[in-house]
Amino acid sequence: MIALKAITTEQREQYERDGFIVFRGLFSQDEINAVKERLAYYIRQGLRMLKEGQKPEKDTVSFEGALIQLEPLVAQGKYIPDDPLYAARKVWNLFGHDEVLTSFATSPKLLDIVEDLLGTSAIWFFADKALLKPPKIGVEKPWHQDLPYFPFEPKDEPQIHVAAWIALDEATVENGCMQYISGSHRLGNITTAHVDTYGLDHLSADMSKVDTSKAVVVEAKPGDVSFHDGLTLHYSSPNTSDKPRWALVLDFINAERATYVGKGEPNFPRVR
Ligand SMILES: O=C(O)CCC(=O)C(=O)O
Repeated sequence: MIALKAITTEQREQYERDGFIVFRGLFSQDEINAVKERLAYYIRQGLRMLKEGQKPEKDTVSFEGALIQLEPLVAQGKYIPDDPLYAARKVWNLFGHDEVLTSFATSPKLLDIVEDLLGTSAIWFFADKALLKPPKIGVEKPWHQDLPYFPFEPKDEPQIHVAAWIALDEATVENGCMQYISGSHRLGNITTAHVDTYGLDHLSADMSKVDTSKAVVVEAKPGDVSFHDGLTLHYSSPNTSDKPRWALVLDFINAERATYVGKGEPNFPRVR
């Protein structure tokens, strides 16, 4: 275990016990706005055909290296919002393409916490994904663990992966904030099967092992960051409100303990 850089021993113990921890106000509103502006640029440009009432041919559109996935109702052609901004469910692959996002994702204040939570100074940046729940139509993300999705082994040990979930908007129960099952990372890999939810591939878990009525609901303000372990069960509800819920999720991998088992050469960078 390396010396802690940014968090207290109590915070580290809390994370080891619960499998998640929340840091309030880690980023300023200006830092958050800069990321939101870039996301808005990719979405408005990438989905500009929606302004003419035209749906893209595929559910995922590529624009200047960014990938933009339509919200299921839009993909099914059942709804086209006036502003394309509220047609996207997910925007990803900005790291290395977009300077603002890349520098945000490697902020020393963020990486210092990641180091402390993973317990290593050897860190791979694996993925960025902005998860956007448009008003009224944003779908839920069912309960799942992240690590089984990823091409790394081992898949059944804590502290191989940590996700930084960064609130870009205020996140409430009504617009789909995060919920966690405290301590579920200690159950190991309880992921069972691929299922289709709203046309999206989802890896479901054996939920008979946990009590979802005890889920910890984490409402958040822009700039708050909740970190969770790759095995911690988490969920977000549908957006039933008239407010968007944008979040940016950054995935970091313990380069000391994880082995890449994906196809081809790894194309993700060491950030520490
Ligand atoms: O932001 C969300 O709604 C869900 C986030 C999530 O499932 C994840 O980070 O893996």
